[in-house]
Amino acid sequence: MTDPSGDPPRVLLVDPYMSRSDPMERKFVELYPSLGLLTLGAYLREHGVQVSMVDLTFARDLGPLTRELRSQRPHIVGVHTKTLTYERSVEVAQKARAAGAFTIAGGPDSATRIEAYLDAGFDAVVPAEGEVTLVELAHQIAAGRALGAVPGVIVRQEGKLVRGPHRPFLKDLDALPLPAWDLVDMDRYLGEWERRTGERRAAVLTSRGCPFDCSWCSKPTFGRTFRQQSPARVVEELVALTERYHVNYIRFCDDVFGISRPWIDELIHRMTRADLGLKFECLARVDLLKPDLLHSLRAVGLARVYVGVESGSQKMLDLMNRGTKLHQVERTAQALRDEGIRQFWFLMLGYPGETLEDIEATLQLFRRFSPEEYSVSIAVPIPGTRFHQTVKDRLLGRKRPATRGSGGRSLLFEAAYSQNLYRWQQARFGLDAALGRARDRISPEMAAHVVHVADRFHERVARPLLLRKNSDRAR
Ligand code: B12
Ligand code: SF4
Repeated sequence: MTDPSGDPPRVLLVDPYMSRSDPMERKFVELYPSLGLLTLGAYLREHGVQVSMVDLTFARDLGPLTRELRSQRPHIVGVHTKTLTYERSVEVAQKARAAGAFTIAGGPDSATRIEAYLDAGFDAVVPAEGEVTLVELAHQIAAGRALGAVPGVIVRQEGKLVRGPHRPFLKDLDALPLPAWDLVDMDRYLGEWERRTGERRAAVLTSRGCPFDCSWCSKPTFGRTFRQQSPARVVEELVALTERYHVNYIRFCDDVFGISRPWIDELIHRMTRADLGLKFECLARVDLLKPDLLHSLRAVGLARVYVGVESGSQKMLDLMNRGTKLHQVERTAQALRDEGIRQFWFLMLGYPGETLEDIEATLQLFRRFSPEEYSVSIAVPIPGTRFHQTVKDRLLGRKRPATRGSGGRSLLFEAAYSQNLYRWQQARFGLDAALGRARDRISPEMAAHVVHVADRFHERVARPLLLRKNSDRAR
């Protein structure tokens, strides 16, 4: 494992995600390289580490990994983990260890299940921000120095978990280099997007963390910290993407885009001046998206917004500690429609405390604004969240921990109603969405009639039947 020649440390980064085996990927195009790994790669290079990467996104098997292990002989193999890719991460670690490398897991899943990764064969877990920690580990391991309690690192020594002290988060995100896009096949990513949408799309992150505290939200790596890059640094990255890769559509991947108003105003100003001809999309909160802001954002290219509407019941928003008000949802939905910006709503059913009346309120809100896109999922208790804590004694026997990758179609805990009842409600949203899409082809009277018939069927047949089954289940 040590390199007596004194050559620079060699780190191989691995993204174990394979798009072929992700059923969600077949439905929705979501192909972006991991920004975490690209930033780690760039930072390692800046600090004298030789970096290579195996991105399995387009691979059929682990062949590319085997080849890279043979040709690079890395000191360290660092794997980016998500719950969805747990099994493959473990396979990667086994191969890497067999090739003599020290294996490190980082990213959201290993951050919440440290012992599972160590037990499965990883030598260490880096549960939070990785840049500085990985540089330190690379130099120590390549030099053959024994690992003590390195800040930000957890290992198992003689059967015991040894946790290094917490490593402070980076203060200045502007000091990070641009992502090392050359480590992945950007042409392939951009080609896929172009083929499917006609646009060359890339992901950009302007901040780390989120200061809000929604009770079901998992923030394993950055917690409630919030740091952002300067608008000038963001525009530098946009310019690089347009010049080097002819990108013309950006997905801002921040947990919440534009938390600070002066910051976003300056970004708009700089984007206008740079005149890059980009379109973009982002995820934002209804309390922050004021109509005048949406107007300026549209002028500079905002084409689509993901909004966490979650529920049409104020009681539920409060129970979720969402910090938003229904009037803000209504104001934002109306402003988005007025500006001609596509809206994608996230909605959630089954959160503890929700009654059928609350679900009905959500459906009515959905009908009023008829967003172009939506996802209505059955609430997923992600380990480490307050929601998970609340229902942890009522989890329904699944061995695997929950992820959004369940598609939000399965009920993972004993909720107020049965899974079938929630699925039926999901189908009701589906019908409304289908009618919305068919707006140009059927008359408003016909659409209203279909809704009326469906509602009567719901009230007279489906609801009583499903509630009876529900109480049978409770007995
Ligand atoms: C943008 C985003 C996406 C984008 C882009 C994904 C991509 N390829 O990167 C899209 C929309 C495509 C997406 C898809 C999915 N996502 Co997503 N996504 C995010 C989001 C909002 C930001 C990710 C990001 O770029 N972070 C910024 C970078 C800098 O941070 P990072 O990746 O965590 O990396 C840092 C550290 O974790 C650490 N680190 C990471 N890897 C490694 C490896 C080593 C060796 C070391 C030492 C350190 C280290 O160092 C990095 C730099 O400091 C996160 C939430 C979040 N805030 O993290 C969810 C999140 C990662 N996604 C999540 C999920 C569930 C998914 C999907 C499975 C959803 C689905 N299909 O149903 C898919 C998976 C697809 C895939 N390719 O893996 C979950 C993961 C939960 C889990 N335990 O697995 C998260 C945490 C959201 C949540 N709370 O539910 N996602
Ligand atoms: S759901 Fe969004 S706004 Fe709420 S805590 Fe999570 S990232 Fe922040």
